[in-house]
Parts: sequence; structure tokens; C-alpha cells
Amino acid sequence: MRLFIALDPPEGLRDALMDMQDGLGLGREVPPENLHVTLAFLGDQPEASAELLHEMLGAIRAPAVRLTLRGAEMFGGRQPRAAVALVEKVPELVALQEKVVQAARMAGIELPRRRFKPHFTLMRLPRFLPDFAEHRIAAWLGRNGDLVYAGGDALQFTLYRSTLHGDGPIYDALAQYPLAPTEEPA
Ligand code: 3AM
Repeated sequence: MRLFIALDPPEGLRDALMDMQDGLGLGREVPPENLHVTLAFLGDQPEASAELLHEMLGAIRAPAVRLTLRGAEMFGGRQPRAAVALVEKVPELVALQEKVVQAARMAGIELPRRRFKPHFTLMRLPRFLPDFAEHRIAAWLGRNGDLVYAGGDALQFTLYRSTLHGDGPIYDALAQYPLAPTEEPA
């Protein structure tokens, strides 16, 4: 099973992400139900590891994570492969990501050390881009590069199975784990 762990956007934030998708005019949109912030990509894992992982993830106690969009970027450098909305790296998000990685390691899953740059992938771009792509990308970054959007709290995180298909991956939520709501200041 190809597994990853992610945060899902609250509904209002999903709409904001879809608005951002509408404006690029290049590549393939990530379907609304697939929009997520990956906390850890685990690759192919045997069923036994998945079960142990499920136990470890269920033991995580962590507060809800405030999801704030802060700007947009193209991933891939000189060969842009994805348009993403960046997510503010608040301490609760960093702590949760570390706990998730630790849970995976405790389940015997080796993860390469990677810098965590939280984001929603919005569009995936083809390898060969048309001539007008540069202009569209620049215009989109101009509109969204400084965007700030308070997207509300993620109150859970999800273990997904990803099945690859020619026309994009299919994500199945295998299990969800609650995060503790934070108290609103009076
Ligand atoms: O959250 P995003 O969309 O950036 O690109 C895949 C997606 O990332 C990434 O895991 C997320 C859920 O599929 N992914 C896929 N294959 C990967 C790999 N071999 C990978 N990340 C790291 N290594």
C-alpha cells in the first residue's frame, strides 16, 4: 500500500484553494477532495506496517492546527512541476509533523530526512509547457504571491492510501485521527 499522512482543509479553505486553481490556466487541477497538506509520504508499505502505524498515529495527542495560507509558489525550479499554496509554518504544525514522522519510525518505516515545507498542491504541470506558460505563471504568482488567507483549524489528520492511475492518483482515507480543539480567547 502506498501511504501518506495529511491534513485536510476546512470547507471554507477548500473554496479559497479552488479559487486559486481557477486562475492559473495551465496544467491539471488537483480535484477538490484531494487537496491536502502532506505531513509525511511513506511510500509502499506492507499491511503489517500499516496496522502498526495506525496504532502509533492513534496515540498522538496534539492540538488543532491553524491553517493560514501565506503566498504561492511553483515547485520544480527551472522546470515548474506544481503550483502550490504555501501554509504558514506555525509551531503546532511543525510539532504535529514531527510526531507523525516519529510515529512512522516507531512503526518501523524508514523516512528520508526532508525539509518540511507545508503546502497544498493546487495544479500539476506537464513536463513540456507551452510558450505562454511563463506569462501565465508570472501573472498567477503576481496575484497570489503575497496572498494571506486565514483558513481556520484542521481538527484531524488522515492516513491515506494513494493508488496511481494514468489520469491521477486516487486517495482513500483509511483512518482519521482527532486533534484537540484549542479554546477561543474570551
Ligand atoms: O502533498 P503533495 O501534493 O506535495 O507528490 C505527492 C504528494 O505531495 C507526494 O506525496 C503526496 C501525496 O501523494 N509524493 C509522491 N511520491 C513521492 C515520493 N516518492 C512523494 N513525496 C516524496 N517522495
